[in-house]
Amino acid sequence: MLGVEPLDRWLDQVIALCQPDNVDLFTGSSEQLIALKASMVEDGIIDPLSGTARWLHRSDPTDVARMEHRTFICSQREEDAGPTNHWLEPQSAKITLDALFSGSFAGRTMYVIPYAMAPLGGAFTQFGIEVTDSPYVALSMSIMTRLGGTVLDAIQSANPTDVVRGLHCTGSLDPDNRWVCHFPETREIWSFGSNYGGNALLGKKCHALRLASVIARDNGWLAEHMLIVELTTPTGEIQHIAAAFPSACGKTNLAMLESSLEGWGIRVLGDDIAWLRPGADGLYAVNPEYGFFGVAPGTSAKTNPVALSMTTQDTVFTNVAVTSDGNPWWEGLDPLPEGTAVIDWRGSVRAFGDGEGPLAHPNSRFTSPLTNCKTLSDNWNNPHGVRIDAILFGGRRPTTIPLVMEAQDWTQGVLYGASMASQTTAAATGAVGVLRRDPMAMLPFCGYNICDYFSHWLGMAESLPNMPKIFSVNWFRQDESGRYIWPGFGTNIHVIKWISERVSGSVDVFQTPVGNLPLRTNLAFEGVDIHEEAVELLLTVDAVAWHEEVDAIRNYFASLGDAVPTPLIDRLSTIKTSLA
Ligand code: OXD
Ligand code: MN
Repeated sequence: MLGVEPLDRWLDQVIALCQPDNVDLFTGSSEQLIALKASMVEDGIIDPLSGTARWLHRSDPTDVARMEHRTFICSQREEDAGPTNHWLEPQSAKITLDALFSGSFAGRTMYVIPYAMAPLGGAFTQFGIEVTDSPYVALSMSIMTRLGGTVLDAIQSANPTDVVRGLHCTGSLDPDNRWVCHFPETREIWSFGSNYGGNALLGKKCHALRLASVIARDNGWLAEHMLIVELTTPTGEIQHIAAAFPSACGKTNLAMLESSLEGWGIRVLGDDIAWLRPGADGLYAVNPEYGFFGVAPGTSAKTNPVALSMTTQDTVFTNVAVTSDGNPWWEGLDPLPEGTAVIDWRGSVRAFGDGEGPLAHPNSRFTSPLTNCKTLSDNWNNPHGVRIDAILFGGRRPTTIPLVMEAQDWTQGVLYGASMASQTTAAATGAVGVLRRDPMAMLPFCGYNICDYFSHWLGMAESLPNMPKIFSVNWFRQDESGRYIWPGFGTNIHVIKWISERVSGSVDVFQTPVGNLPLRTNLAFEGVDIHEEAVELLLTVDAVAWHEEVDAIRNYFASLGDAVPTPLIDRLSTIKTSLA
């Protein structure tokens, strides 16, 4: 069908296996989208909301987040999947999957979706084909990835072995029969039993992170769980920052930050995934996605007014609540009058304030095109990317980790990333609020052995001039009563300003064994509602706590086996001996 022999054969095999009633080559044309939405409304899969082209989808109540324990790397060798991934032997995985997919599209339409990740026309671009029986996935892919005739033409002339092949089936949605399987050697993804974004929009986590991280390792670049922003300084200098935070830790809010500081401007290129490649004069990055798949709860006029204005049109909401006038509502938005009737994320009519639990699911989402965002950088679609000046690593750390610190060299920066930890959130199933190590925020997304991944990171600095400076940030420090100390959100611009001044070399630092900290004179916090003692706490390296932290990192590295790169282990020893 697509005119490229091996892909044709693959599609023929897929059709023969899944036995759909119809096959629809879906390029996301406006006619196709109009017809798709009309049929989804008719079938009760989406409901129109008020505003322009806004839709609500309610998922199966058991299918609301990524399921890490049902996500598998099916590499030929178990050690290639490494200590942090669930591994399945590929031949036996295929036998299981073949049985599940066999006849699974009967009575359904098969959407064949050729897509591109990253702007077209540069070294970054990659292609994939997702085959799915889910209209919700087809609609979401039209927002999150680049579709269309040009993409189809490019796939037809691409080397077929470079095209990622993804097969997705809704299945029975039984959580115990859910499979998200990646085959790095053959660039295949087989996903069964979930329609949730991170499990079913195969261009996103499965392709752009898990498979792309393997492709990146093999070709000398990085596929990362990072936002990208462009910063303009008062002197007109342009800088770019990439930042890795675990899921639901405020990447979207930081990406859409509006500067309250005179002369400083900030614009967004991406909020979730960055591909970074060496260029002639440094490390260049693109956002491979075409839309935002943001967490709705907590998004408010205070935390992210840009996202709120973005979602007033052309947006698919999933699992939010709905007010009687057809507006989406979630926890964090202005409260409604007590007792007001609201439809919750499961579709039940409830009274506002009934104390029966959240009205929107904690991992409810909005899916909007990048171009909806009023602070989008002019370079969002630049196929050559933007040069990255600073990389930030940060997690939800109630104690120990300062508000901001700068790595003294690349190895220490890689150590910041490799030892990152964060309290878990609702973006994946399982307990929330538990501290876990999440290296580079890639624990659920690195498609190969995490120790090799650390080595790959260390090696990136070898051949490149102008490597970005690396920083650690922590917006989530708590006081003894569990309250967040840092006001966060808009005030993060003060920290970004200091980072930018370090990049341009205009401010000095206070050196400690764990990194360089700001001099108080360079971090003014004018207008920020915070006491001086709190600032002291946020910017202090507590030697006792850090001894414990270094021991905890050592234990974590030991749990990964004996392949953690020596420079990281050695650096921990140096830090330990230098701590008072
Ligand atoms: C996401 C995630 O949806 O990280 O971006 O889970
Ligand atoms: Mn993410």
